[in-house]
Amino acid sequence: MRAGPWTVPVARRPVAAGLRRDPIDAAEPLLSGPTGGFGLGPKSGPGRTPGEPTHSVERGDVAVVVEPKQKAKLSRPPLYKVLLHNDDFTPMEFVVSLLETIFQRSESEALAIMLHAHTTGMAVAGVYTFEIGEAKVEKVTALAQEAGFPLLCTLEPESDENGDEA
Ligand code: TYC
Repeated sequence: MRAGPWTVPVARRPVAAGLRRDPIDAAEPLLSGPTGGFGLGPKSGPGRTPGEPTHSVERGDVAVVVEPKQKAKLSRPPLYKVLLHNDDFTPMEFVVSLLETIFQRSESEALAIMLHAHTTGMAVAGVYTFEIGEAKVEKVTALAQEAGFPLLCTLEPESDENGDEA
Protein backbone atom coordinates (compact mmCIF):
# COMPACT_ATOMS: atom_id res chain seq x y z
CA MET A 1 0.00 0.00 0.00
CA ARG A 2 1.38 3.36 -1.00
CA ALA A 3 1.40 6.07 1.62
CA GLY A 4 -0.87 8.90 0.61
CA PRO A 5 -0.77 12.48 1.84
CA TRP A 6 -3.31 11.53 4.55
CA THR A 7 -1.04 9.08 6.33
CA VAL A 8 1.90 10.12 8.43
CA PRO A 9 4.57 7.47 8.94
CA VAL A 10 5.36 7.57 12.65
CA ALA A 11 7.59 5.10 14.47
CA ARG A 12 5.45 3.84 17.36
CA ARG A 13 6.43 1.66 20.21
CA PRO A 14 3.73 -0.88 21.07
CA VAL A 15 1.76 0.40 24.08
CA ALA A 16 -0.72 -1.66 26.06
CA ALA A 17 -4.18 -0.35 25.30
CA GLY A 18 -4.96 0.61 28.91
CA LEU A 19 -1.72 2.57 29.28
CA ARG A 20 -2.00 4.57 26.07
CA ARG A 21 -1.77 8.22 26.96
CA ASP A 22 -1.88 11.31 24.88
CA PRO A 23 1.20 13.52 25.55
CA ILE A 24 -1.19 16.38 26.23
CA ASP A 25 -2.57 14.45 29.24
CA ALA A 26 0.92 14.03 30.63
CA ALA A 27 1.36 17.79 30.58
CA GLU A 28 -1.66 18.34 32.85
CA PRO A 29 -0.85 20.13 36.08
CA LEU A 30 -1.15 17.90 39.13
CA LEU A 31 -3.53 20.34 40.77
CA SER A 32 -6.21 20.84 38.18
CA GLY A 33 -9.49 22.60 38.80
CA PRO A 34 -12.42 21.05 40.64
CA THR A 35 -13.73 19.45 37.48
CA GLY A 36 -10.49 18.13 36.03
CA GLY A 37 -8.04 15.39 36.94
CA PHE A 38 -9.10 13.42 40.01
CA GLY A 39 -11.25 16.19 41.33
CA LEU A 40 -8.44 17.96 43.15
CA GLY A 41 -9.48 21.35 44.39
CA PRO A 42 -7.23 23.75 46.23
CA LYS A 43 -8.93 25.24 49.22
CA SER A 44 -7.18 28.32 50.41
CA GLY A 45 -7.64 32.03 50.91
CA PRO A 46 -10.19 33.82 53.04
CA GLY A 47 -12.86 31.11 52.59
CA ARG A 48 -10.77 28.55 54.45
CA THR A 49 -10.92 28.40 58.22
CA PRO A 50 -7.66 27.52 60.02
CA GLY A 51 -7.29 23.78 60.48
CA GLU A 52 -9.63 23.01 57.62
CA PRO A 53 -8.17 20.59 55.07
CA THR A 54 -6.50 22.38 52.14
CA HIS A 55 -7.27 19.77 49.51
CA SER A 56 -9.38 16.73 49.02
CA VAL A 57 -8.76 14.11 46.38
CA GLU A 58 -11.61 11.93 45.24
CA ARG A 59 -11.49 9.01 42.89
CA GLY A 60 -14.34 6.55 42.87
CA ASP A 61 -15.27 5.89 46.47
CA VAL A 62 -11.82 6.74 47.86
CA ALA A 63 -11.25 10.15 49.41
CA VAL A 64 -7.93 11.37 50.76
CA VAL A 65 -7.98 14.48 52.90
CA VAL A 66 -4.77 16.50 52.99
CA GLU A 67 -4.48 18.27 56.33
CA PRO A 68 -2.63 21.59 56.47
CA LYS A 69 0.75 21.51 58.20
CA GLN A 70 0.44 22.17 61.92
CA LYS A 71 2.48 25.10 63.17
CA ALA A 72 5.31 23.56 65.19
CA LYS A 73 5.16 24.56 68.84
CA LEU A 74 8.61 24.30 70.36
CA SER A 75 9.07 24.42 74.08
CA ARG A 76 12.23 24.07 76.10
CA PRO A 77 12.72 20.76 77.91
CA PRO A 78 12.69 20.97 81.71
CA LEU A 79 16.17 21.26 83.15
CA TYR A 80 17.72 19.60 86.19
CA LYS A 81 20.63 20.53 88.45
CA VAL A 82 23.21 17.91 89.31
CA LEU A 83 24.17 18.54 92.93
CA LEU A 84 27.34 17.49 94.75
CA HIS A 85 26.92 17.19 98.50
CA ASN A 86 29.72 17.71 100.95
CA ASP A 87 30.98 14.99 103.23
CA ASP A 88 33.99 14.61 105.50
CA PHE A 89 35.67 11.69 103.71
CA THR A 90 35.77 12.18 99.94
CA PRO A 91 39.14 13.77 99.04
CA MET A 92 39.02 17.24 97.50
CA GLU A 93 41.19 16.09 94.56
CA PHE A 94 38.74 13.32 93.77
CA VAL A 95 35.81 15.78 93.58
CA VAL A 96 37.86 18.15 91.41
CA SER A 97 38.78 15.36 89.00
CA LEU A 98 35.11 14.27 88.71
CA LEU A 99 34.11 17.85 87.89
CA GLU A 100 36.76 17.99 85.18
CA THR A 101 36.07 14.62 83.59
CA ILE A 102 32.29 14.20 83.94
CA PHE A 103 31.14 17.80 83.94
CA GLN A 104 33.77 19.19 81.54
CA ARG A 105 34.79 21.91 83.98
CA SER A 106 38.12 23.70 83.72
CA GLU A 107 40.56 23.21 86.60
CA SER A 108 39.69 26.59 88.13
CA GLU A 109 35.92 26.04 87.74
CA ALA A 110 36.21 22.56 89.26
CA LEU A 111 38.18 23.91 92.22
CA ALA A 112 35.63 26.70 92.81
CA ILE A 113 32.65 24.29 92.64
CA MET A 114 34.32 21.79 94.95
CA LEU A 115 35.17 24.53 97.48
CA HIS A 116 31.60 25.83 97.29
CA ALA A 117 30.28 22.37 98.19
CA HIS A 118 32.95 22.02 100.87
CA THR A 119 32.07 25.33 102.55
CA THR A 120 28.29 25.53 102.03
CA GLY A 121 27.39 21.82 102.02
CA MET A 122 26.34 21.59 98.40
CA ALA A 123 27.18 22.85 94.88
CA VAL A 124 25.71 22.68 91.39
CA ALA A 125 28.04 20.68 89.16
CA GLY A 126 25.95 21.41 86.03
CA VAL A 127 22.44 21.84 84.60
CA TYR A 128 21.10 19.32 82.06
CA THR A 129 18.02 17.67 80.64
CA PHE A 130 16.69 14.85 82.79
CA GLU A 131 18.33 11.96 80.90
CA ILE A 132 21.76 13.58 80.72
CA GLY A 133 21.65 14.72 84.35
CA GLU A 134 20.57 11.27 85.48
CA ALA A 135 23.43 9.64 83.54
CA LYS A 136 25.94 12.00 85.19
CA VAL A 137 24.58 11.25 88.66
CA GLU A 138 24.94 7.53 87.93
CA LYS A 139 28.55 7.96 86.72
CA VAL A 140 29.58 10.02 89.75
CA THR A 141 27.92 7.58 92.15
CA ALA A 142 29.52 4.56 90.46
CA LEU A 143 33.02 6.11 90.46
CA ALA A 144 32.72 7.23 94.11
CA GLN A 145 31.54 3.76 95.18
CA GLU A 146 34.35 2.06 93.23
CA ALA A 147 36.86 4.32 94.95
CA GLY A 148 35.23 3.69 98.35
CA PHE A 149 34.06 7.29 99.00
CA PRO A 150 30.63 8.28 100.32
CA LEU A 151 30.19 11.20 97.88
CA LEU A 152 26.50 12.00 97.40
CA CYS A 153 25.34 13.27 94.02
CA THR A 154 21.67 14.06 93.32
CA LEU A 155 19.38 15.50 90.62
CA GLU A 156 16.97 18.37 91.33
CA PRO A 157 14.55 20.24 89.02
CA GLU A 158 15.79 23.69 88.13
CA SER A 159 13.46 26.52 89.16
CA ASP A 160 12.32 28.98 86.49
CA GLU A 161 12.32 32.76 86.98
CA ASN A 162 8.96 32.56 88.88
CA GLY A 163 10.45 30.14 91.36
CA ASP A 164 8.32 27.33 89.94
CA GLU A 165 10.00 23.99 89.55
CA ALA A 166 10.48 22.51 86.08
N1 TYC B 1 34.80 17.96 102.45
C1 TYC B 1 35.68 17.09 101.72
C2 TYC B 1 37.04 17.09 102.40
O1 TYC B 1 37.36 17.95 103.20
C3 TYC B 1 35.83 17.48 100.26
C4 TYC B 1 34.52 17.46 99.51
C5 TYC B 1 34.16 18.56 98.75
C6 TYC B 1 33.71 16.36 99.52
C7 TYC B 1 32.96 18.57 98.06
C8 TYC B 1 32.51 16.35 98.82
O2 TYC B 1 31.00 17.47 97.36
C9 TYC B 1 32.16 17.44 98.10
N2 TYC B 1 37.88 16.11 102.05
